Amino acid sequence: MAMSNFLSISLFVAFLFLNHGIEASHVIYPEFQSLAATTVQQTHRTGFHFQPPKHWINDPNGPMYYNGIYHLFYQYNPKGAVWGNIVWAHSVSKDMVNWQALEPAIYPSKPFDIKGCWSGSATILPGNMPVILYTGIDSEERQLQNYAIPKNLSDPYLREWIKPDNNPLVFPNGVNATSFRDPTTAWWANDGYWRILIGSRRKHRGIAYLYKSRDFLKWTKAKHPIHSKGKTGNWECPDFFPVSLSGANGLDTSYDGPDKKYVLKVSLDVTRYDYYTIGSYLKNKDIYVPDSTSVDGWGGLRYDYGNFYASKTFFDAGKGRRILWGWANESDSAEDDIAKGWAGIQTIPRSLWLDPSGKQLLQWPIREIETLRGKNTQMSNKVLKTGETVEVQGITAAQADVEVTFSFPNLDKAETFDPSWVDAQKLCGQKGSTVKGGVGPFGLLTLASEKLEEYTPVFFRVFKAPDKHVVLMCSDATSSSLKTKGLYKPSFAGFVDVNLADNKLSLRSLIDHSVVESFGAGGKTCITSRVYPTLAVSNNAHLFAFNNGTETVTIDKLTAWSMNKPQMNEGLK
Ligand code: DQQ
Repeated sequence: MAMSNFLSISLFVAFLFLNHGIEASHVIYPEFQSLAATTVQQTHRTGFHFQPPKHWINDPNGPMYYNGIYHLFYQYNPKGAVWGNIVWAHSVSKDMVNWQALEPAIYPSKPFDIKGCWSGSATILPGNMPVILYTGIDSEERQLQNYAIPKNLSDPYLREWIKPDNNPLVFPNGVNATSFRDPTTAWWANDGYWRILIGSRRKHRGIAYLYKSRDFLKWTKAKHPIHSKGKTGNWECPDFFPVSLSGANGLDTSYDGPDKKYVLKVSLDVTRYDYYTIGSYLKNKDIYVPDSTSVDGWGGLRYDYGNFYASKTFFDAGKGRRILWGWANESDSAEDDIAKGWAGIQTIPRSLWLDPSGKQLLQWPIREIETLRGKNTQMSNKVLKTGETVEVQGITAAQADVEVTFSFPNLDKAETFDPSWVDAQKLCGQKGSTVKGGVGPFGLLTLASEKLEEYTPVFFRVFKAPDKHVVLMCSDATSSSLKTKGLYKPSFAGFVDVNLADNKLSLRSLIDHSVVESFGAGGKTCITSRVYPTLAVSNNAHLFAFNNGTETVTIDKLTAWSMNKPQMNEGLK
């Protein structure tokens, strides 16, 4: 269980009482709703992550690859830097690195979405026809499922979208009308029916309702949800897709061949993290059953153990891979966001596939991001004794991509693991980067000031359990900023299920001014931290590697690149 029972229950109670009727999980600041940004503070803006020039963004919506173009829609407040006035902003790209902003594609205009156009997904129908399903909020605050289609299919960018008059497609009949949202990409089965999932809850039970349709217009609720789980609260932004049992190639959402497992991801409103299980989809019964090795609920696996929520995947038919987008919210205050004039980024798109063990997914930044790599510096066979720190010089440490492999002679000095340490984040809070260990802590000090008044360490610590080793990976914001007011500085952490037979651990970190996105052991465990240094900014940011374990650690190989800036949505007013 990722959280103590007490904390989870308190959070749950707070959630139930703090959501005044309108069950969006976002905090609403009525006083800030029309405060359009006049200036935009640059200090913590990212260099190569997806963000618009200003204002608030949240969930990625309807990502798709269509006729050679990648589309990303996202929840956007055109009027300010807090959540509100939500429309579907729209950007297009040929490589998911350089983006061009277009006018919003979907915005409140009809009775079926007059109070909001919330999250949803895209499906490409036979005949190469894209269709978007999204949640509209009507004047009674009910959550309805609508569709939108491109106005002009010959426009390569699909700039304009229309919402036909036969909307809504799905009314919240027999369900909780204020917790009924975020339709998935549809999949087609050879019984002639399209299927979608819609996130919901009944009391405290999180639910993914299944709806079926022959013609994509008339949808009927299946007899039972595809899956549900008690005491998990509202399920937002469900995602359901097949993954291949052989290799890193992605599968179309409607793939119905052999050698596949299924992934069900839900965004738990109560904890604000994205959890997934791997399992089987029993087609004839229309139910999903997680494998016995996959823990269901908030004790289970997460795409990312940091600031990452409301994610969505899509099948990239151009390159035959499945791509994951996630929203990394700010960790500063609403007042800070108003002052900055912006809030929220999307994480770097990641390829995602099944680990050969079949027990978890692997994720890796799309290879196109490497086109931004500029000047680089390398280190090899560099020994780090206890307490040693070495600077990685010669790159722009505030905007960088770092890949490193560490090795250690053996695991004899690993600290003993206490089986009661089930909460990785709590453990990382106790055993931070400066707390001496045996094998580790070792790793990187990112976004560090010269004299280490500020730094965000990303590191490993290896423990010895009776019949195995336990690897903890941390991305710890505790010392990330000298600023004390209004910042959330968690010691984000996850365990890494990795075989240490070769006595090696690898790490990749994408460092971008106010975000550190890290991939442990080839993408087994991923952690995104949002941080706001005051000294370690721009050219004053440094990068170090360190070892605070009693066992010597060697940097087998480290390569760090300065990252160039792509074209990022310039032109959006
Ligand atoms: N954000 C959207 C909802 C979704 C939530 C509203 C998740 O559709 O459930 O902006 O962050």
